[in-house]
Order: sequence, then C-alpha cells, then structure tokens
Amino acid sequence: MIIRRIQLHTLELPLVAPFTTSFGRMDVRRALIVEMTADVDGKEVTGWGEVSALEQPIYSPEYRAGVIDVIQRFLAPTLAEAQRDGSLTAERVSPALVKLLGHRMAKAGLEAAALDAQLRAAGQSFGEYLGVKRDRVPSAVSVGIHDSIPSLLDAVDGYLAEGYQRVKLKIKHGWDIEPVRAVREAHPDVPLQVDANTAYTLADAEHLRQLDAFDLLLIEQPLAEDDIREHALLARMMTTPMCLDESVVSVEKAADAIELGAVGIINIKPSRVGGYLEGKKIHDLAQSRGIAVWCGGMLETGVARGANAAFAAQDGFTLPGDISGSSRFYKEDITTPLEPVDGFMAVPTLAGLCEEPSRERLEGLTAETVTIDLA
Ligand code: NPG
Repeated sequence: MIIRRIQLHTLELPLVAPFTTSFGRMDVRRALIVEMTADVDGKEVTGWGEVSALEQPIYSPEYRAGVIDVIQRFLAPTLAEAQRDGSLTAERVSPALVKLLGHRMAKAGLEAAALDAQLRAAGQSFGEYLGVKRDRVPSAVSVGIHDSIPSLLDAVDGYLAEGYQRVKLKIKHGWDIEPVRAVREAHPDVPLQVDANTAYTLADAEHLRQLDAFDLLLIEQPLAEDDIREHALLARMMTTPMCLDESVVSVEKAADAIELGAVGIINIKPSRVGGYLEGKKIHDLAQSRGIAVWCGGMLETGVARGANAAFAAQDGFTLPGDISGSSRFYKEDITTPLEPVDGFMAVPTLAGLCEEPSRERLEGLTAETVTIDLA
C-alpha cells in the first residue's frame, strides 16, 4: 500500500453521564480519529482508525496533543520512508515504527487505519481476517465511581436491566469495600469485578484482601504500572484472581507478568499495546499458557467499538469485555450506534474494521483536524 494522506480529527463528544475513575472525572471525550487515504492494489481507499489517548498522561504516558505531535513529527515521516519501495502492508506498519520507542497508542491508531484500508480493498471483514468463529460476544459494562452508594446501585440496576452480562466497578481509596459489598448484596449472582487503575500500593494489601469476600471474577491493576513484581506478591496474598491492564504494554511484558505469577487474567486493550496485531500476539501467548483474556475499552467511538467486538471473538477471550453499547457513553456517534442485543454485541461482517463514519456527523463533532501529506 501507499499512504497518501493522514488526517487526524479531534472530536468533542459529550458523555451522557460523567465517567469517574481513580484518576479523575470525564465529562467530554476528545476522541482522535485517523483518516488514512491510501492506494491499495491500485484502488484508492480510505481507512479509519482511532487513538485512545486521553487529554493528559494519567492512564498511560500518552496524551492526545502528544499523539498528534509524534505522528506529525516522527511516525508519518517514517512510514513515508518505509513505503518508498512499495512493500508496506498493514502488518508492516508496526515493524516499520519499532525504532521509534513507545507511543503505542499513536502507532495503534495508524496500524488500525492501514488495516482498515487493506481489508476494505480486499473486501474482507476484520473477523474473517482474524479467523473468528463466533458471531457475537458478551457485552459487559464498566461503572465509574459515583457520589453515593444509592446512585451506584441505581446505575448498576439500569445496566443489568439493559442486559449487560458482567459489571466492573471502578474503585479507589474511600470507594472500594462498601460499594462492592452493596452491589454484591443487591446482586448475589452477577459476574462482578473491580478496577483500581493503579490507585493502591502493596501497603494496602490487608485492606484489599477484604475484597476476597465478594466472589469477584478479578481485581484489575491495583498497583502501579511498573509494579509487576509487587503484583505477583499481592496475587499470592489474595484469593481474587489478579488481572493486569496498564502494566501489559506488549507481548514481552505479558510474558514477564505470566512468568512472575503477577497475572492470572489479562485485559487486552489493543490501543494500549500498540495495535490489534500486538494484541493478537498477547492473546495467543495467554492462550498457550492457560491465562484468560478479555477485551478492555477506552470509550471508543463506532470506529473502534465494532473492531473490538471482532477482536474479542477470538477463542482465548473467555471473559466478557468492556464492549458496551455506544449509548452507554454517547448520545451521538460517528457511525451507526453499536448496541448489544440480548446482552451480546454482534461481530461486524462489513469489509474493514468499521463502518465508514458519517461525514456530516464527523464534521459536526470535529474541533480540529491536522492533515499530513505523505506521497
Ligand atoms: O467501556 O469503553 C469502556 C470503558 C471501560 O473502564 C473502562 N476503561 O481503565 O479500563 C479502564 C477504563 C479507562 C477509561 C481508562 C478511560 C482510561 C480512560
């Protein structure tokens, strides 16, 4: 493929309700959408990708303005160089960028757009490309930190009434044991898990052990991103299975965490690890080592939400993913909203990774576009 142009659209999407995690409250999602114009086998196609970085480097070291800068300054010029001999494919995007360290979310967005362009040109869906057998995946919901337990219980009741198959509660100091107890008491049989987004240290081990009483599927990322060894220590002190998110940024980190006994379950977010293809490597490794995986979410628009459903239809995804309906976050999406039916999200069958966004809605929601011409 020859990439002609990359456009980076920053969209401003108001959330239907604030989403609060241990690192703060979000009222608006600024989504970064990659529009890539390319020639693939003589056809001019447009590929779409999404970059999950937040506004600030609080979930990962990346942030939206930095992503735009690194793509303009380094990643796009490197791809321009790599495609000179005509050998670039979506599979070669990540290897071509490997000498530029880090910036995995930025790379993931570019790889996704290239893969979308390539699959559109070939008339193949992402699910077919991955060879998935399932045509739908269980849909689960991540519930942010609320102001009060009654308000949390109301929200959980609403999501369960909508058919969501598993509930993940965000926790932090001062919002952990009691809200989890309340949800467990109200819903004794609901598959339930918690996510701390690095809010604790090993000194909190005794406190966190209280969560063992609530029959949780897992506790996700209680300690800091770099604390893989300490997660292994904590895992031995708790009966609740240990799940890692932020710490697993590559297949190598996944192997380290498995080897150290730091992880029993892995949350694979394709964006966090540098793209769907690195995510697939983690899936394959985990499957070979008997480690369960599930697909995380980053409040995706319709560009990445359906692709995540296809990704999560691979055999090793044995736990429900954070693949909820568009309407759980957004009143308006840039594609046809993706909504679960009877608690399951359909694996898209159209060519490419996603439905082409509506130009009108894209333009209406765009705050800023940066255009980079490559060839
Ligand atoms: O359903 O898309 C979703 C959101 C799932 O809770 C979710 N994501 O840490 O997993 C996470 C969390 C997150 C959201 C992290 C936004 C960072 C930013």
